[in-house]
Amino acid sequence: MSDPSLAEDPNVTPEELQLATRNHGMPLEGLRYDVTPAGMHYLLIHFDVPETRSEAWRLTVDGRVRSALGLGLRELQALEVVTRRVTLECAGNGRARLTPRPLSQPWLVEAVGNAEWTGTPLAPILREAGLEDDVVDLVFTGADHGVQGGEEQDYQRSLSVADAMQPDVMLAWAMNGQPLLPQHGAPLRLLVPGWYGMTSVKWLTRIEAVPDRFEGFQMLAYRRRDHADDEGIDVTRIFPRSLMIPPGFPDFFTRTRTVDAGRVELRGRAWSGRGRIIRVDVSTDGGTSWRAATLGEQPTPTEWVPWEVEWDAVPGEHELVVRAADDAGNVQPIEQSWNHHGLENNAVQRVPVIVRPGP
Ligand SMILES: Nc1nc2c(c(=O)[nH]1)N[C@H]1C(S)=C(S)[C@@H](COP(=O)(O)O)O[C@H]1N2
Ligand SMILES: [Mo]
Repeated sequence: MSDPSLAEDPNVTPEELQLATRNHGMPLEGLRYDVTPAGMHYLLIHFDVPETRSEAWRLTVDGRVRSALGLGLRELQALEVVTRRVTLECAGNGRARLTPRPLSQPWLVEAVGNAEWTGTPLAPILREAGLEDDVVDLVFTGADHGVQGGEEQDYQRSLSVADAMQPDVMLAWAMNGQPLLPQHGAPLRLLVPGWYGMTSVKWLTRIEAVPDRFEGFQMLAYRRRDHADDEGIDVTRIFPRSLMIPPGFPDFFTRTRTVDAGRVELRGRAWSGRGRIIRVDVSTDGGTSWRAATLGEQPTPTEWVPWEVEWDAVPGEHELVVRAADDAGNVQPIEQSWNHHGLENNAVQRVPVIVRPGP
Protein backbone atom coordinates (compact mmCIF):
# COMPACT_ATOMS: atom_id res chain seq x y z
CA MET A 1 0.00 0.00 0.00
CA SER A 2 1.39 3.38 -0.89
CA ASP A 3 1.29 6.14 1.72
CA PRO A 4 0.09 9.49 0.25
CA SER A 5 2.29 11.43 2.71
CA LEU A 6 5.47 9.93 1.18
CA ALA A 7 7.08 10.42 -2.25
CA GLU A 8 9.14 7.68 -3.92
CA ASP A 9 9.83 9.95 -6.90
CA PRO A 10 12.98 12.05 -6.28
CA ASN A 11 11.40 15.08 -8.03
CA VAL A 12 9.70 17.56 -5.74
CA THR A 13 5.95 18.01 -6.23
CA PRO A 14 4.29 21.37 -7.08
CA GLU A 15 2.99 21.50 -3.48
CA GLU A 16 6.51 21.09 -2.05
CA LEU A 17 7.78 23.79 -4.43
CA GLN A 18 4.97 26.09 -3.26
CA LEU A 19 6.09 25.63 0.36
CA ALA A 20 9.77 25.95 -0.56
CA THR A 21 9.32 29.34 -2.22
CA ARG A 22 7.42 30.69 0.81
CA ASN A 23 9.76 29.24 3.42
CA HIS A 24 13.34 29.90 2.44
CA GLY A 25 16.50 28.54 4.00
CA MET A 26 19.63 30.46 4.97
CA PRO A 27 21.99 30.66 1.96
CA LEU A 28 24.98 28.69 3.28
CA GLU A 29 27.38 31.61 2.67
CA GLY A 30 25.31 33.22 5.47
CA LEU A 31 27.42 31.02 7.80
CA ARG A 32 30.07 33.74 7.46
CA TYR A 33 28.14 36.02 9.82
CA ASP A 34 28.30 35.55 13.59
CA VAL A 35 24.76 36.94 13.69
CA THR A 36 22.58 36.02 10.72
CA PRO A 37 21.17 39.10 8.95
CA ALA A 38 17.38 39.04 9.35
CA GLY A 39 16.70 38.61 5.63
CA MET A 40 19.05 35.59 5.46
CA HIS A 41 17.58 33.79 8.49
CA TYR A 42 15.52 30.74 7.50
CA LEU A 43 11.76 31.01 7.59
CA LEU A 44 9.03 28.49 8.37
CA ILE A 45 5.37 29.49 8.33
CA HIS A 46 2.72 26.75 8.38
CA PHE A 47 -0.27 28.89 7.36
CA ASP A 48 -0.33 32.63 6.43
CA VAL A 49 1.59 35.49 8.03
CA PRO A 50 -1.30 36.87 10.11
CA GLU A 51 -2.16 40.55 10.29
CA THR A 52 -1.19 41.65 13.80
CA ARG A 53 -1.09 45.43 14.33
CA SER A 54 0.97 46.26 17.44
CA GLU A 55 -1.46 48.94 18.80
CA ALA A 56 -4.40 46.58 19.08
CA TRP A 57 -2.36 43.50 20.01
CA ARG A 58 -2.43 42.06 23.55
CA LEU A 59 -1.00 38.97 25.17
CA THR A 60 -3.43 37.06 27.38
CA VAL A 61 -2.13 34.83 30.19
CA ASP A 62 -5.01 32.79 31.58
CA GLY A 63 -6.34 29.32 32.39
CA ARG A 64 -5.32 27.77 35.72
CA VAL A 65 -3.75 30.97 37.11
CA ARG A 66 -4.58 33.01 40.22
CA SER A 67 -4.74 36.29 38.29
CA ALA A 68 -5.19 36.38 34.53
CA LEU A 69 -3.05 38.97 32.74
CA GLY A 70 -3.59 41.09 29.65
CA LEU A 71 -0.34 42.70 28.53
CA GLY A 72 0.25 45.21 25.76
CA LEU A 73 3.62 45.52 24.05
CA ARG A 74 4.59 48.63 26.05
CA GLU A 75 3.82 46.89 29.34
CA LEU A 76 6.01 43.93 28.31
CA GLN A 77 8.82 46.26 27.25
CA ALA A 78 8.73 47.91 30.72
CA LEU A 79 9.72 44.54 32.28
CA GLU A 80 13.25 43.15 32.52
CA VAL A 81 14.87 43.36 29.08
CA VAL A 82 17.25 40.65 27.87
CA THR A 83 19.13 40.18 24.59
CA ARG A 84 20.23 36.70 23.65
CA ARG A 85 21.78 35.08 20.58
CA VAL A 86 19.94 31.88 19.73
CA THR A 87 20.66 29.36 16.99
CA LEU A 88 17.27 28.27 15.68
CA GLU A 89 16.84 25.23 13.44
CA CYS A 90 13.75 23.62 11.94
CA ALA A 91 13.12 20.03 13.07
CA GLY A 92 12.47 19.13 9.42
CA ASN A 93 15.94 20.26 8.32
CA GLY A 94 17.42 17.51 6.10
CA ARG A 95 14.01 16.01 5.27
CA ALA A 96 14.34 16.24 1.48
CA ARG A 97 17.30 13.85 1.55
CA LEU A 98 15.21 10.94 2.80
CA THR A 99 13.88 8.15 0.57
CA PRO A 100 10.93 7.87 0.45
CA ARG A 101 10.57 11.59 1.07
CA PRO A 102 8.01 12.78 3.64
CA LEU A 103 5.86 15.37 1.82
CA SER A 104 6.26 18.68 3.62
CA GLN A 105 8.67 21.63 3.47
CA PRO A 106 11.56 20.06 1.47
CA TRP A 107 14.61 21.25 3.39
CA LEU A 108 18.08 20.16 2.35
CA VAL A 109 20.36 21.40 5.20
CA GLU A 110 19.87 25.17 5.36
CA ALA A 111 16.95 25.61 7.80
CA VAL A 112 19.02 27.46 10.39
CA GLY A 113 19.91 30.94 11.60
CA ASN A 114 21.58 32.61 14.55
CA ALA A 115 19.82 35.86 15.43
CA GLU A 116 20.10 38.22 18.37
CA TRP A 117 16.71 38.38 20.06
CA THR A 118 15.53 41.01 22.52
CA GLY A 119 12.60 40.53 24.85
CA THR A 120 11.70 39.64 28.41
CA PRO A 121 12.10 36.37 30.35
CA LEU A 122 8.91 34.28 30.53
CA ALA A 123 9.28 32.90 34.08
CA PRO A 124 8.56 36.18 35.98
CA ILE A 125 5.35 36.66 33.94
CA LEU A 126 4.18 33.16 34.87
CA ARG A 127 5.04 33.85 38.51
CA GLU A 128 3.10 37.11 38.35
CA ALA A 129 0.03 35.29 36.99
CA GLY A 130 0.48 32.60 39.68
CA LEU A 131 0.18 29.07 38.31
CA GLU A 132 -2.26 26.83 40.22
CA ASP A 133 -0.73 23.70 41.75
CA ASP A 134 -2.42 21.40 39.23
CA VAL A 135 -0.92 23.04 36.12
CA VAL A 136 0.82 20.53 33.84
CA ASP A 137 1.37 22.39 30.57
CA LEU A 138 1.43 25.94 29.22
CA VAL A 139 -0.21 26.26 25.81
CA PHE A 140 1.14 28.96 23.51
CA THR A 141 -1.20 30.15 20.74
CA GLY A 142 -0.21 32.09 17.62
CA ALA A 143 -2.51 34.42 15.68
CA ASP A 144 -2.14 32.28 12.55
CA HIS A 145 -4.88 29.87 11.54
CA GLY A 146 -5.28 27.15 8.94
CA VAL A 147 -5.87 23.50 8.20
CA GLN A 148 -3.26 20.78 8.53
CA GLY A 149 -3.84 17.03 8.38
CA GLY A 150 -7.54 17.77 7.81
CA GLU A 151 -7.75 19.63 11.14
CA GLU A 152 -8.62 23.33 11.34
CA GLN A 153 -6.49 24.99 14.00
CA ASP A 154 -4.67 27.95 15.45
CA TYR A 155 -0.93 27.23 15.58
CA GLN A 156 -0.41 25.95 19.13
CA ARG A 157 2.48 24.37 20.98
CA SER A 158 2.95 23.61 24.66
CA LEU A 159 5.75 23.36 27.20
CA SER A 160 5.73 21.62 30.58
CA VAL A 161 5.88 23.98 33.58
CA ALA A 162 9.50 22.98 34.22
CA ASP A 163 10.53 23.70 30.61
CA ALA A 164 8.59 26.99 30.45
CA MET A 165 10.24 28.21 33.68
CA GLN A 166 13.80 27.75 32.35
CA PRO A 167 15.57 31.10 32.77
CA ASP A 168 16.59 31.39 29.08
CA VAL A 169 13.01 31.05 27.74
CA MET A 170 11.86 34.46 26.57
CA LEU A 171 9.16 36.49 24.82
CA ALA A 172 10.89 38.45 22.05
CA TRP A 173 9.80 41.63 20.25
CA ALA A 174 13.05 42.40 18.43
CA MET A 175 15.47 40.55 16.16
CA ASN A 176 18.97 41.91 15.52
CA GLY A 177 18.01 45.19 17.18
CA GLN A 178 14.93 45.82 15.00
CA PRO A 179 11.24 45.20 15.76
CA LEU A 180 10.29 41.66 14.64
CA LEU A 181 9.56 41.42 10.92
CA PRO A 182 6.03 40.22 10.10
CA GLN A 183 7.35 36.85 8.88
CA HIS A 184 9.34 36.25 12.11
CA GLY A 185 6.37 36.71 14.44
CA ALA A 186 5.62 40.43 14.94
CA PRO A 187 4.84 41.85 17.38
CA LEU A 188 5.84 39.08 19.85
CA ARG A 189 7.07 35.52 19.73
CA LEU A 190 8.12 32.83 22.15
CA LEU A 191 11.77 31.82 22.00
CA VAL A 192 12.98 28.57 23.53
CA PRO A 193 16.78 28.29 23.14
CA GLY A 194 18.12 24.83 22.36
CA TRP A 195 14.79 23.49 21.09
CA TYR A 196 13.86 22.90 17.47
CA GLY A 197 12.06 25.91 15.97
CA MET A 198 8.44 24.65 16.12
CA THR A 199 8.43 25.37 19.88
CA SER A 200 9.16 29.08 19.41
CA VAL A 201 5.58 30.18 18.64
CA LYS A 202 5.35 33.30 16.49
CA TRP A 203 2.56 35.94 16.58
CA LEU A 204 1.94 34.93 20.20
CA THR A 205 -1.49 36.00 21.52
CA ARG A 206 -2.22 33.69 24.43
CA ILE A 207 -0.53 31.59 27.11
CA GLU A 208 -2.97 29.23 28.78
CA ALA A 209 -2.15 27.16 31.87
CA VAL A 210 -3.85 23.75 31.65
CA PRO A 211 -4.15 20.85 34.15
CA ASP A 212 -3.54 18.09 31.55
CA ARG A 213 -0.91 17.27 28.99
CA PHE A 214 -1.74 19.28 25.88
CA GLU A 215 -2.04 17.06 22.80
CA GLY A 216 -2.88 19.54 20.05
CA PHE A 217 -2.12 18.86 16.39
CA GLN A 218 1.33 20.49 16.39
CA MET A 219 2.34 18.41 19.43
CA LEU A 220 1.43 15.12 17.75
CA ALA A 221 2.89 16.25 14.40
CA TYR A 222 6.32 16.72 15.98
CA ARG A 223 6.89 13.20 17.17
CA ARG A 224 9.61 11.03 15.74
CA ARG A 225 7.74 7.97 14.40
CA ASP A 226 9.18 4.92 12.68
CA HIS A 227 5.93 4.54 10.71
CA ALA A 228 2.48 6.21 10.49
CA ASP A 229 0.97 4.18 13.38
CA ASP A 230 3.98 4.38 15.68
CA GLU A 231 3.26 6.29 18.90
CA GLY A 232 6.63 7.99 18.51
CA ILE A 233 8.78 10.19 20.74
CA ASP A 234 8.40 13.97 21.26
CA VAL A 235 10.78 16.13 19.23
CA THR A 236 12.36 18.57 21.67
CA ARG A 237 16.00 19.70 21.70
CA ILE A 238 18.26 20.13 18.70
CA PHE A 239 20.69 17.32 17.84
CA PRO A 240 24.19 18.40 16.79
CA ARG A 241 24.86 19.58 13.27
CA SER A 242 27.75 21.30 11.52
CA LEU A 243 27.78 23.10 8.19
CA MET A 244 30.62 24.63 6.20
CA ILE A 245 30.82 27.95 4.41
CA PRO A 246 30.77 26.77 0.79
CA PRO A 247 34.39 26.96 -0.41
CA GLY A 248 35.43 28.52 -3.74
CA PHE A 249 32.71 29.52 -6.19
CA PRO A 250 29.51 27.77 -7.27
CA ASP A 251 28.10 26.53 -10.54
CA PHE A 252 24.83 28.44 -11.01
CA PHE A 253 22.61 25.44 -11.62
CA THR A 254 24.19 22.48 -9.78
CA ARG A 255 25.84 24.56 -7.00
CA THR A 256 28.94 22.36 -7.35
CA ARG A 257 31.97 24.21 -5.97
CA THR A 258 35.25 24.92 -7.74
CA VAL A 259 38.40 25.83 -5.80
CA ASP A 260 42.01 26.41 -6.83
CA ALA A 261 44.60 23.82 -5.80
CA GLY A 262 46.71 24.71 -2.81
CA ARG A 263 45.93 25.73 0.71
CA VAL A 264 42.19 26.12 1.32
CA GLU A 265 40.80 27.37 4.61
CA LEU A 266 37.60 25.43 5.39
CA ARG A 267 35.37 27.16 7.92
CA GLY A 268 31.89 26.70 9.29
CA ARG A 269 29.64 26.54 12.34
CA ALA A 270 28.37 23.76 14.60
CA TRP A 271 25.60 23.71 17.20
CA SER A 272 23.64 21.42 19.50
CA GLY A 273 20.71 22.04 21.84
CA ARG A 274 21.72 19.00 23.92
CA GLY A 275 25.19 19.90 25.07
CA ARG A 276 28.36 21.78 24.27
CA ILE A 277 30.01 21.15 20.89
CA ILE A 278 33.27 19.39 21.73
CA ARG A 279 34.39 18.14 18.34
CA VAL A 280 34.03 18.84 14.64
CA ASP A 281 35.68 16.39 12.24
CA VAL A 282 36.26 17.13 8.58
CA SER A 283 36.93 14.64 5.79
CA THR A 284 38.16 15.65 2.33
CA ASP A 285 37.88 12.14 0.89
CA GLY A 286 34.20 11.33 1.30
CA GLY A 287 34.51 10.10 4.88
CA THR A 288 37.43 7.66 4.58
CA SER A 289 39.75 9.72 6.77
CA TRP A 290 38.96 12.49 9.26
CA ARG A 291 40.76 15.42 10.80
CA ALA A 292 39.72 17.42 13.84
CA ALA A 293 38.83 21.05 13.10
CA THR A 294 39.90 23.81 15.47
CA LEU A 295 36.92 25.06 17.44
CA GLY A 296 36.56 28.78 18.02
CA GLU A 297 35.01 30.25 21.09
CA GLN A 298 31.26 30.02 21.56
CA PRO A 299 30.35 33.62 22.41
CA THR A 300 27.21 32.64 24.36
CA PRO A 301 25.85 29.21 25.42
CA THR A 302 22.75 29.29 23.16
CA GLU A 303 24.47 29.90 19.83
CA TRP A 304 26.65 28.14 17.29
CA VAL A 305 30.43 27.62 17.48
CA PRO A 306 32.80 28.55 14.65
CA TRP A 307 35.32 25.96 13.43
CA GLU A 308 38.13 25.87 10.86
CA VAL A 309 40.57 23.47 9.30
CA GLU A 310 43.18 23.80 6.59
CA TRP A 311 43.05 21.66 3.45
CA ASP A 312 45.91 21.12 1.03
CA ALA A 313 43.71 20.71 -2.04
CA VAL A 314 45.08 18.68 -4.96
CA PRO A 315 43.45 18.78 -8.42
CA GLY A 316 40.55 16.39 -8.93
CA GLU A 317 37.06 15.71 -7.63
CA HIS A 318 36.59 15.56 -3.87
CA GLU A 319 33.76 15.14 -1.41
CA LEU A 320 34.07 17.16 1.80
CA VAL A 321 32.21 15.82 4.84
CA VAL A 322 31.67 17.51 8.21
CA ARG A 323 30.54 15.88 11.46
CA ALA A 324 29.93 17.45 14.88
CA ALA A 325 29.67 15.90 18.35
CA ASP A 326 28.45 17.34 21.65
CA ASP A 327 29.46 16.59 25.25
CA ALA A 328 26.19 14.70 25.84
CA GLY A 329 27.47 11.92 23.55
CA ASN A 330 25.47 12.90 20.44
CA VAL A 331 27.36 12.55 17.15
CA GLN A 332 26.01 13.29 13.67
CA PRO A 333 25.23 10.03 11.87
CA ILE A 334 27.07 9.22 8.63
CA GLU A 335 23.94 7.60 7.23
CA GLN A 336 20.51 8.91 8.16
CA SER A 337 17.98 6.56 9.70
CA TRP A 338 14.50 7.14 8.27
CA ASN A 339 11.42 8.40 10.15
CA HIS A 340 7.86 9.09 9.05
CA HIS A 341 7.74 12.92 9.15
CA GLY A 342 11.42 13.37 8.35
CA LEU A 343 12.35 15.03 11.67
CA GLU A 344 15.73 15.36 13.45
CA ASN A 345 17.65 14.43 10.29
CA ASN A 346 21.14 15.54 11.25
CA ALA A 347 23.24 13.35 8.96
CA VAL A 348 26.68 14.73 8.06
CA GLN A 349 26.90 17.43 5.39
CA ARG A 350 28.52 16.35 2.11
CA VAL A 351 29.96 18.99 -0.24
CA PRO A 352 31.24 17.94 -3.69
CA VAL A 353 34.18 20.11 -4.77
CA ILE A 354 36.19 20.27 -8.00
CA VAL A 355 39.80 21.31 -7.42
CA ARG A 356 41.40 22.86 -10.51
CA PRO A 357 45.15 23.32 -10.94
CA GLY A 358 46.31 26.60 -9.38
CA PRO A 359 46.43 29.78 -11.50
N1 LIG B 1 2.56 30.79 15.13
C1 LIG B 1 3.52 30.07 14.51
N2 LIG B 1 4.71 29.89 15.10
C2 LIG B 1 5.67 29.17 14.50
C3 LIG B 1 5.45 28.56 13.26
C4 LIG B 1 4.19 28.76 12.62
O1 LIG B 1 3.92 28.29 11.52
N3 LIG B 1 3.25 29.51 13.28
N4 LIG B 1 6.45 27.79 12.70
C5 LIG B 1 7.38 27.20 13.65
C6 LIG B 1 8.47 26.49 13.04
S1 LIG B 1 8.14 24.93 12.47
C7 LIG B 1 9.75 27.00 13.02
S2 LIG B 1 11.01 26.06 12.46
C8 LIG B 1 10.02 28.37 13.50
C9 LIG B 1 10.69 29.20 12.44
O2 LIG B 1 10.97 30.48 12.90
P1 LIG B 1 11.47 31.59 11.87
O3 LIG B 1 10.56 31.56 10.69
O4 LIG B 1 11.46 32.88 12.60
O5 LIG B 1 12.88 31.18 11.47
O6 LIG B 1 8.84 29.04 13.91
C10 LIG B 1 7.93 28.24 14.61
N5 LIG B 1 6.86 29.05 15.13
MO1 LIG C 1 10.13 23.95 11.80
